Amino acid sequence: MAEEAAKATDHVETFKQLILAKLRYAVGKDPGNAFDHDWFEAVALAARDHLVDHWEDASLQVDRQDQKRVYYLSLEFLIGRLLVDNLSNLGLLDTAREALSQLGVDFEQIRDMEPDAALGNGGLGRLAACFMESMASLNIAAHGYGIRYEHGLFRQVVVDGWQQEHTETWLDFGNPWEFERPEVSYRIGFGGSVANLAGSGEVPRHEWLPNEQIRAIAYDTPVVGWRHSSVNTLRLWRARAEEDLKLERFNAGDHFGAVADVVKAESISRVLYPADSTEAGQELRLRQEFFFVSASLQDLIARHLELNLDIHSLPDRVAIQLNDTHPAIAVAELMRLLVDVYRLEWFEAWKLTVATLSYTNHTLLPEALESWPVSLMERLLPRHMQIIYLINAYHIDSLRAKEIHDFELLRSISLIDEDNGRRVRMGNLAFLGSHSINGVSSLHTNLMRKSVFSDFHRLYPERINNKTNGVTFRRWLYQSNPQLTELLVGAVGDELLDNPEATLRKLEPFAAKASFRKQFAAQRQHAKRELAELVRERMGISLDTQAIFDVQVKRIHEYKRQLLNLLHTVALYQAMRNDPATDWAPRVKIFAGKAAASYHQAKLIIKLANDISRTINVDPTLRGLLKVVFIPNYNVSLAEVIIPAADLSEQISTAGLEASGTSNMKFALNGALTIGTLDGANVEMSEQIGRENMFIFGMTAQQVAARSRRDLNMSAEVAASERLAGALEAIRSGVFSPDDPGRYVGLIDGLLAHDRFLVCADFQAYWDAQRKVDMLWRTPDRWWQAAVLNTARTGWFSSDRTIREYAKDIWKVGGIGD
Ligand code: CBF
Repeated sequence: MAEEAAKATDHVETFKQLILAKLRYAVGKDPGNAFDHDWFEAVALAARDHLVDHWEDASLQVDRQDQKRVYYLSLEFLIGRLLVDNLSNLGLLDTAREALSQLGVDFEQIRDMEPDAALGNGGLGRLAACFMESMASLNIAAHGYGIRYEHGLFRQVVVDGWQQEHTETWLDFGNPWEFERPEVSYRIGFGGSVANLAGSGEVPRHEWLPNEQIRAIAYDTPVVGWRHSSVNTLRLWRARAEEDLKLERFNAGDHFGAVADVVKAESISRVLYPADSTEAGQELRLRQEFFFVSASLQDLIARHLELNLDIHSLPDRVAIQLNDTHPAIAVAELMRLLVDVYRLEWFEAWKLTVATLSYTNHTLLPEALESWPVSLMERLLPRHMQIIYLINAYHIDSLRAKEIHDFELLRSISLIDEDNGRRVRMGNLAFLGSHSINGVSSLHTNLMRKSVFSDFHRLYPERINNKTNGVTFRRWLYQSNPQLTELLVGAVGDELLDNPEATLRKLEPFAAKASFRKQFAAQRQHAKRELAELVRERMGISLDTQAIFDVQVKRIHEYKRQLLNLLHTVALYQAMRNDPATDWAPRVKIFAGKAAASYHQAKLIIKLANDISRTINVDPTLRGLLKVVFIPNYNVSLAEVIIPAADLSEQISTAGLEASGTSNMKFALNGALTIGTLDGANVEMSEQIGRENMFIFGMTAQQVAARSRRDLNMSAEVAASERLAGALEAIRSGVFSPDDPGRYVGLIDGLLAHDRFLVCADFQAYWDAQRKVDMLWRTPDRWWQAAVLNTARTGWFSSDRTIREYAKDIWKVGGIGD
């Protein structure tokens, strides 16, 4: 024991000296004049030294063992902050805390100095970040590839209830985690023409002659696994012009013209999700996709060849996962590289391409399935367009050879959509060019088989498979909720930290123990107080921490039905006012989330939430029983504070439309009870956790489809529910918008006439489920029993489980040392 204590003291002292050295020699400050940000940087750089040592070891080991490598291509990585993540996975969190405290610096304060790396929008990007961490933890040799956006997802500012988008500036103070690799750089072409060259024998050869070239420069961030099991690389590309300045033009006085190419080239990695409501915006988005795909494929092929491996062995050593259709152009680019550059014969190249690529689909929403105008592709990527036509033609030929002539089927699986002004269907391209296509929850995968890819599924029944999403417990429990983690470890032992999937189940018997439930509830109180403090500081609103914290935080989208939650809020408000004698359970309704800049309806929903909040929070007749807050600028760091504090998790999308959801898993892991529809992974959660420990309500995906086929007019539903009618009328008539009484007329009338997401149709079931919530809250023993069981039974939703399934079924890879 004494020896261990001495070692720990040694570690603290060494780390302290390292921090001081970084502060002095890398940051250029000394403790007397250092600001919080300087301390953050010094600690991050000290941690980075440790990362680098392990990084080096891991890459040597991968090379030595000739491991197959996984490449995860994603336009988004929603990383958030890395300091605690890295220190914790390195096993240095306590050491760093103690070292800083000895230096008189508050760790919590400097941790808040780190900006969120918001290089993603929502679920898909955060999933990519969880996967990177899980792959490192499982010793899988993996690289993430994406774009190093200078500006991540916009900073949301709410002014008078309206969302405003402000530029996000995460790189203002530099990024201590990354390494610029100017020597790792590739040329990326656009436009131009295709030369037909005489090939050997009868086979013609082609060469793409782009008329524009830019450079992709690599920036590497190490990704460390739990207990520094392994360290992988996230390689993000920055766009640079070939030449920084056209000196001649500059000297001729054309100072702007001299840097025009630079501006154009660099705009590619300037912002995440340029608005695509204009043609220029669409083109930029396609440029971004091709830019990072081409750089990544060139890079991974170069690595493959550097290892003296033959290009023919690509699928044996390389697995490329396409995260959604955003990188789907990889199918054509890989074919171009194999055929035009490495001179493989077409069918051989096709075999290698399909065997190497796999694709994850994350949505069935038709508007989110990407397609590009043929004219744009022809102009920007002429060789790729030829390749796409060829893939299509050979595919259709192969079907005809099998006597498949069904015109409708051939039309639906075609890579070209002839109906909407000729567009390239990226989902179809990704499907055809991949050996595996996976959905992200069991329901979603089944719906994929029946809807978007039904015809492909008939032709290739072995390709579609399911990989239900997961989340990394390291970040979403150990780091974001250390108090609860300590309680759980105290109950079931340290093994929880290394093997939560199996160990969490051991908590089940604790649900029956009153003393444990009490401690569990006390942890929640602690987290609720922290959130209440944040809301008070940021918004000046005080919250009753004894109330149910009822939380819906996610992107604002009509299918996610924040509107249903708001209608319930209004109906509850009216009921509380009309019936003060009822013993209402006190509630705090918490909303947060960003709306896409051009999504007007979603922005109006944000305004409505704020209008409702403004009216309800000051109504004295409620005696504080109901409060509503919309917390601005939802991001990963905010989620880490909100999720541990939630009593009730709102997962109320229209069944069949949320592919999986991942916040549903994070909330349940932290012991919140879910109120939700049978949508996405809620279905599997209800199987694992037990329906009796959740509040499942509403139409199933099948019922939704049937109801939508009938019509979307909701007059009957509204006529049948006085409560719903009352809530709609209050919003419509301007009760919450006295400054502009007509503000919500269009929103409500639209809902009544064409309720695409069946908000009204599910209202009564939702209201009833919410009353069950109240009832359970009134019996704390039962509430906390269910809460403990939620945590105990969420082990299956670890992203380690998901990644193991990808590794075994799709990538066919093991971990280092396996
Ligand atoms: O699979 C990860 C997540 O992806 C989305 O966010 C997406 O962008 N398509 C889905 O909406 C989520 O359901 C899903 O969990």
